Amino acid sequence: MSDSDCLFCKIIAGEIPSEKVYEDDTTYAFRDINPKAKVHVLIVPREHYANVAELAADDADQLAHMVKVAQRIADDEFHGDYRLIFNTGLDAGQTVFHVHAHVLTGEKLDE
Ligand code: IU
Repeated sequence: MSDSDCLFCKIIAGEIPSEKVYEDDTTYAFRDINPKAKVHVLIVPREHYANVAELAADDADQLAHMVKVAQRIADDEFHGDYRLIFNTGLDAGQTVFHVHAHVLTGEKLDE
């Protein structure tokens, strides 16, 4: 299921361009347009969920798969260390309401 008003659904569908890092049947990953680290990738499920809590409640396997994809990206682009962030809700800084994992890696990160 996708949402016609959702920016990330449009990116997943290829209607808006993105720099792909990884994809499979369920999952897509692309570079953030405003990177907060040397490597900043967003991992999204192809299916539309508003946030990580909704995803966890409905499809925990998909959430676990996204963590594996994060590890793979960090292995490919750095030596395996990474920060994984799910902003959840407006007051936490979520601006796009299609669940996405921020993967920050590629350098030693500030604490
Ligand atoms: P947030 O957790 O919802 O704040 O993260 C949204 C991210 O999506 C943010 O880091 C943006 O830079 C990023 N982004 C993007 O990569 N491409 C876009 O077209 C838009 C936002 I709009």
